[in-house]
Amino acid sequence: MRRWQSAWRLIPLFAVLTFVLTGCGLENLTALDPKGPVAEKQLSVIYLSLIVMIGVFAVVAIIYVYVLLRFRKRPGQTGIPKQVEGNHKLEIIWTVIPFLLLIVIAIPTVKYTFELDKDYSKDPNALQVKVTGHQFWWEFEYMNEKVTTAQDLIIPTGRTIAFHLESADVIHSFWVPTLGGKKDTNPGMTNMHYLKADKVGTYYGKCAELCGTSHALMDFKVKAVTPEEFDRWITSMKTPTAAATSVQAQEGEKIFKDKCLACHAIYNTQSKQVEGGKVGPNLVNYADRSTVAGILFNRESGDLKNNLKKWLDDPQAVKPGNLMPNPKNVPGSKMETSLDLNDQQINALVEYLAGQKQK
Ligand code: HEC
Ligand SMILES: [Cu+2]
Repeated sequence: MRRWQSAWRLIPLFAVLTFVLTGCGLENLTALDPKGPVAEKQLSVIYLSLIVMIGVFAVVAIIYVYVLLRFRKRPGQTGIPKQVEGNHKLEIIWTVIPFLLLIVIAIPTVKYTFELDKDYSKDPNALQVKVTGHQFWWEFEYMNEKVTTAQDLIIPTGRTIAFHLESADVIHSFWVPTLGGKKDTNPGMTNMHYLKADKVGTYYGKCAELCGTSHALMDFKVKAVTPEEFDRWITSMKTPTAAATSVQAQEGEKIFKDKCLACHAIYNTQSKQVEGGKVGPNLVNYADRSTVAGILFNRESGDLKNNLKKWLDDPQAVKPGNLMPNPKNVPGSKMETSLDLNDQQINALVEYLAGQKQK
């Protein structure tokens, strides 16, 4: 009786665990709600295996309970019951049935394993996107369109996207659960992966391979839009941003060229070209992005400036361990390099970056 009581005491613990673990489904990171053909096929294999497993479990459990009850010790019974050993018929049955069940699971699994590993890098109809995992952000380069962005991956619906997965540092893993399974980005090699979105929508992505302090904050968004809207977006990424008009934004532009351009590419309104380094995210049309640093959401107007200020005030407070130098001096910060900017300069940079969009 005692033992039972202590087992019951664990129930609240399991109940709490259930709630905590289901919290992992934050922002629709689920493979159970597929939004594209790859995820649908994968889910169908999950369901098939699940049905077979539940079936086997049910049959075994029923036989087990039946045997327990049917052959239990009756009152007055003495001695051990008749011992049975070896039964050809039974042995064949319990070997052949699991064998057949495994074949049933193997057929779609093997078929999809090859089908979903198809290389679309030479397919003229597929959109070629190079994905580079960085500690702790994602870079997306549209190889034929010559457009680069970060954190927000814009894709057209109904078209196969051929991903060329690479890493700038350690191993990361590219994962958009509602569109399909994950695949690693490995330093020094390119892994091919493909996905497709059926419907317009925003699908959440995450790095799925422990890659450092802010691994859990290495998020990105896939925004599936209509093919027409996608073409418009590509055009907008190639159209020079309007020159800064306010004095504050112009000051920000100067500071940016001086302090930030070595790492971040952006439109140069004079030369009408994208210029700058590739160490940090490309900031062309930055004000159109859905987040700052992939994690601070720009949901309402005004959020962008607040988020930018938060980021530039202390990037380590937002994403611990990230590799951007501190724009301001932050006493006791893990990041030792500082660009020595003051609040007024930060505000000018915020004003400048918040104006990086098509007017
Ligand atoms: C030494 C290179 C370097 C310099 C210099 C630098 N940054 Fe960065 N920056 C980075 C890196 C790396 C990241 C990505 C951090 C992350 O998300 O892990 C980043 C991220 C950002 C982001 C967020 C980008 C996004 O995708 O949302 C902004 C905005 C930004 N930097 C602005 C600036 C500004 C403004 C300056 C100049 C004051 C500057 N950076 C100077 C390397 C740099
Ligand atoms: Cu990562």
